Amino acid sequence: ANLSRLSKAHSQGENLTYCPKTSPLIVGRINVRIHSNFTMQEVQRKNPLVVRGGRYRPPDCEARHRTAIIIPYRDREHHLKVLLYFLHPFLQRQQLNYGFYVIHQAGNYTFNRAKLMNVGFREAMKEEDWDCLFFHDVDLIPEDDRNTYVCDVNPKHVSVAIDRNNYKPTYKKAFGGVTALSPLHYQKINGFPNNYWGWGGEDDDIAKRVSRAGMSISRPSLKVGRYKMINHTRDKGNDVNINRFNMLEKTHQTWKQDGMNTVESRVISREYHPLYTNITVDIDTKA
Ligand code: UDH
Repeated sequence: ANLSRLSKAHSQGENLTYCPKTSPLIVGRINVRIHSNFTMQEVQRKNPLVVRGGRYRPPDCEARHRTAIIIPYRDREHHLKVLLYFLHPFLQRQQLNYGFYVIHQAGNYTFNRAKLMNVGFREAMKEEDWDCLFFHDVDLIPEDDRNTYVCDVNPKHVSVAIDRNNYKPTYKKAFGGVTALSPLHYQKINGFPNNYWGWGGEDDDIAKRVSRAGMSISRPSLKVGRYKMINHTRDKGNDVNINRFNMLEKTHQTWKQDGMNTVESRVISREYHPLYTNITVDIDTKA
């Protein structure tokens, strides 16, 4: 009853006080056991305050942060269900105002993760004045809710310690998996490259953009930035991009010509599911 009163207060636009700087709901380390004997409906039932399109605001205080989760996606239904199962409660414990955007690449042509994230940025910002965007692989499950899904002064590489790498950091300029940028960071780097088709390279290109734009990369501690990766084999349509090293040699010339200023795509549909917004997009094929 209390909850419904509060959400009513919310929808009537009553003024709430700001949430505390550190959420009292944080538990720390989470025991992530990946299984899938549950349905999407059950995830829905466990998250009664999540509304259409996968949006949430804390019921009893005004969130200090507005975070959009952008997921590059194709044909990973099982992973998406597991991610939603863990990430919704995780973000609610952090008392964020948040929304989930699944950016689904239409067709069978080679996958293009970075271009999908450009589309995600554009489409999410049309809906809400997000102050932070989390670009999030679908198969990475955070294991500690002290890893707060808010932006730092610099672009943040968030998935620093992954079980598959024995929770060891990979390399100094790593910028894959889960990253967090504010709209200003994103603009400063001219978004992400659109021309990395297939697996690999785009993350390093983004890291180069960050340093070209005069910023550094921030990171959570290895203790807190822990993730479980859901096991999978290489997808069809995402072969290794063998040109990636040549392309990376030229980032310093290309980053201003290719990025958020040149992303071409056609949104085929926008569906507001209970736990996420699905945007299916035709990102075309290699020119
Ligand atoms: N993605 C999809 N569908 C695809 C390809 C990629 O949704 O067909 C998305 C998804 O969010 C994924 C991300 O792009 O988490 C990155 O792609 P990836 O998971 O293929 O990349 P990663 O480096 O794995 O995580 C590479 C293949 C690992 C094979 C290991 C065999 N044991």
